[in-house]
Amino acid sequence: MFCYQCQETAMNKGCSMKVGVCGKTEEVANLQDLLIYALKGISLYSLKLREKGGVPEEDEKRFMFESLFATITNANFDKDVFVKRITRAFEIRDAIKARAAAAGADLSGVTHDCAIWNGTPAEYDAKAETVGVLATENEDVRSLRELTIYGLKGVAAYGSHAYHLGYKDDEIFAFAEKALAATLDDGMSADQLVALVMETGKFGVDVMALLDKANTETYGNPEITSVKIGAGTNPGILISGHDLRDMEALLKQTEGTGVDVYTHSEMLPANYYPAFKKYSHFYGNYGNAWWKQKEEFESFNGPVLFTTNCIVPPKADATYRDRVFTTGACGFPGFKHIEEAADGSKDFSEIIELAKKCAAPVEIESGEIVGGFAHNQVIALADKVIDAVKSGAIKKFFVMAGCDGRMKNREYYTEFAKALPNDTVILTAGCAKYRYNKLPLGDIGGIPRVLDAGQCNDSYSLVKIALALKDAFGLEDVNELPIAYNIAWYEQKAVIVLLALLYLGVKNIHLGPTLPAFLSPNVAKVLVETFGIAGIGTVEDDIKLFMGM
Ligand code: FS2
Ligand code: SF4
Repeated sequence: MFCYQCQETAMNKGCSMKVGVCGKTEEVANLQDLLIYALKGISLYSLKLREKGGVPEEDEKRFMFESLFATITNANFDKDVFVKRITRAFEIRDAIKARAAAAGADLSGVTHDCAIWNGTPAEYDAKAETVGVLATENEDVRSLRELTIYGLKGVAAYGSHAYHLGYKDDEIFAFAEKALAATLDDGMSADQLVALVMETGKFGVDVMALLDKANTETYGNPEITSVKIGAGTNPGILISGHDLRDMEALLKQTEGTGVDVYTHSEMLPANYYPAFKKYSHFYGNYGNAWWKQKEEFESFNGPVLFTTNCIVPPKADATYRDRVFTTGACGFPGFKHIEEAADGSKDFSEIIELAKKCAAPVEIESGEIVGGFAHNQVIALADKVIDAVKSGAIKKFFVMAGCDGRMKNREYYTEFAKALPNDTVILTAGCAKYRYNKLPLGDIGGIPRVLDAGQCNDSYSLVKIALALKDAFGLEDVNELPIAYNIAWYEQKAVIVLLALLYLGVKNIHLGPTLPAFLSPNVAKVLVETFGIAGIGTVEDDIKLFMGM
């Protein structure tokens, strides 16, 4: 096994032992590599089919995206799922190959092993060991190929959520196929690979825009909301992850049952949507970012539903093991998986029945937090914000979007938020917010000093807000705005958010708590020289640097 796709990778070099830092076993890590390899094989034939005017079937495109999604950090730990997906991938590959041939495509040039290998499940483990990340020997080529693939995983995750709501764009699927195939091409120069990375960023913007449209057209625009963080007296179900369609289904199915619904981690922003706020049994948010689940699922007492990552393997003596459910692309051996029915619906009745037998959650904190500052809401407040900037009441905005994580060095973000001068405002999205969203940072003339736009994909909102401010101030370049970027990353959705920002021309992004291990020294140098990317330093030095002191 060799995996270096996330921020917590061993020694900031790569997980290469029997189990990764995230708890992913060697077997699962290798099978994930083989699945990606099979998807590349599908892509080679899809491109040929497209040359002849054909397109993959809807279920084939969805399979591609959900397979990429399943390999994201902390999404799916279930070996059986990957074995089944690999088998299905080879079937799809061969079906598309047959359709491309029938359409008259010349397939004589498609000779790569991933397009022809046809092993049985008994041979997957051995094969998987030969097709991993290290199969690309040149470290710079490997770095750029993996940067592209990690970005694609993010695109696929967001694309899957949009798809669940009926929103799709074939150009995004076609790009994913092109990019996966390109990662096999030994003839590509470094410049061409850098261009591929940038193009991935473009599709990152497109897919986040698509998901924003899907979420807001279906559930309304997020609005300023006070979210309760305590606990009620009814039994509850805790829902985590990012999928709003699952959120809606759970709220509908729990209505009138005496069971309350609480969000965890990245599902917190569901509280900001008009379509969800109307449910009186939607209690609020319980707990913090993903990595605190081992304690928080114990005290919650009721069932937990994961709609996506981030899952943490439970301790051997965890009492909640039997009350955790997964759905969609995520999974964990021993957790019950809720499948989608043929008509697209999901039946959560087993979770609801279990909840009725559980005790109410133990309150671990109390009070309320405020969020819902996605683009529509902030743009509605634009006059107030612009006046505050013009009058000097707001000196600077800090985009502190991204992920949270377990490592001690992430305390930096709490300390940084505390140390920021009182005339600054934090714009956040993603689970990074839990490092500072409960601090008493106050407001500036009624504008809270932490504006939460939503989930990590709602970083798109932050971009829209920045572009609106640029226009309002009559500026040419988004980099002329009083906005600094101090972003925390953990998994591959943060990679696509970063690539999207780079594609939009945002410069001088600080990325922490460590720079990705998958950036080779030469690739890191390109990012530093072209985009001014930097790591983080001490809180004191960084505040001085950002504030120009
Ligand atoms: Fe946080 Fe985990 Fe949002 Fe990431 S809950 S690190 O999945 O995608 O962010
Ligand atoms: Fe290691 Fe991260 Fe890969 Fe898990 S996802 S094996 S922690 S690099």
